[in-house]
Amino acid sequence: MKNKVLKKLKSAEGKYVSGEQLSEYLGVSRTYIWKCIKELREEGYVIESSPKVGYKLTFIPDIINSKEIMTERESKILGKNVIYFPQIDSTNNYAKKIAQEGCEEGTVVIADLQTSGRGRLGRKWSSKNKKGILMSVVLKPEISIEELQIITLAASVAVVETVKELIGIGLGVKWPNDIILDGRKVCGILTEASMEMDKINFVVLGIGLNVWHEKEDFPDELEEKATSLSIYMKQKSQLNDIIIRRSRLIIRILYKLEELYDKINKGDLGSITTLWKKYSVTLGREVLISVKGEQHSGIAIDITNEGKLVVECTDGSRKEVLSGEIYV
Ligand code: BT5
Repeated sequence: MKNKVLKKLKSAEGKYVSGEQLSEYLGVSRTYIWKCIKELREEGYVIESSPKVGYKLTFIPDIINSKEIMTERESKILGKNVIYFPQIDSTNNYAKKIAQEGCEEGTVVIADLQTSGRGRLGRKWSSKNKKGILMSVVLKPEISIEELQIITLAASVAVVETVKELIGIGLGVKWPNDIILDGRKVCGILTEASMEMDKINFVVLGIGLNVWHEKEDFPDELEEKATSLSIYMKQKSQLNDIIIRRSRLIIRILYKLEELYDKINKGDLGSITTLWKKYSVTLGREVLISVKGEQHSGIAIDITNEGKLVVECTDGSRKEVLSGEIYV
């Protein structure tokens, strides 16, 4: 009911809605409406009330509401089920657990804080309460294990295009799984697969995007390396002009991801790599790669359809790297 009250206030677009109108429309008493308003205020919504004219919504806090994502989603499968936690060890851990128990494809796990957020190779992902997007999506792609990297690339493209569309900021993608803003990392992607024999059983795609972080929200070692959308927008004095809603970002990321995911399942990996290349900050740059423990320097010249990085090494050889680190 509270959500219905909110929906009605939102649709009034800043105008007053009378208590009588609300109670008639929703078929409940005016006292009950008052109770809903009180609860919404406790969640951070600012609702002005005037005895004669009613209620007016003047500020929407950036809270993540799983119901809102499910009902307003624009994707068909992704986000049909959304499970939200105020706090969890890692959304990827939880998504893996429910995937093992047979949850539906497209189930999304979201949290406002992670106590053991993970990056690749045992590294940590740092988070601050309510400041970022921490989400994991359960997928069952029809691809081979060698093609797994394409999921990370598709997620990167979905994030970049959503941020451009909703906020107008151009992000860059750094192979294999980083998204860069102003030379710093703003988003990381962690794709984990469960395999049975040689087949992919399911994939958990984890996305961590820094949205509202201030500089001091990052641990010391990340101060120079990490950034958030709001840090950047404040520098550009644009924050007040654009309203950022994490739920909205999530809805659009899922929509774009589903479009690309459908392509992947039809065997069209080429259009994902083509898009990724458009946003790449890696190609054409000098890189230092590590292959089987040996380091090689060269120029990153391309990525293959499965998402391998092609490097023209200084010794004249051409190497394809499936995963690992690049040191630019
Ligand atoms: C990643 O790993 O970048 C993958 C991050 C995936 C996080 C999401 S959040 C939802 C889901 N649940 C999880 O538990 N994880 C996923 P990697 O390429 O290994 O980079 C990790 C490195 O990024 C760290 O060693 C730090 O240097 C840096 N880092 C950590 N937290 C960061 C942050 N909030 N912003 C920018 N950089 C960060």
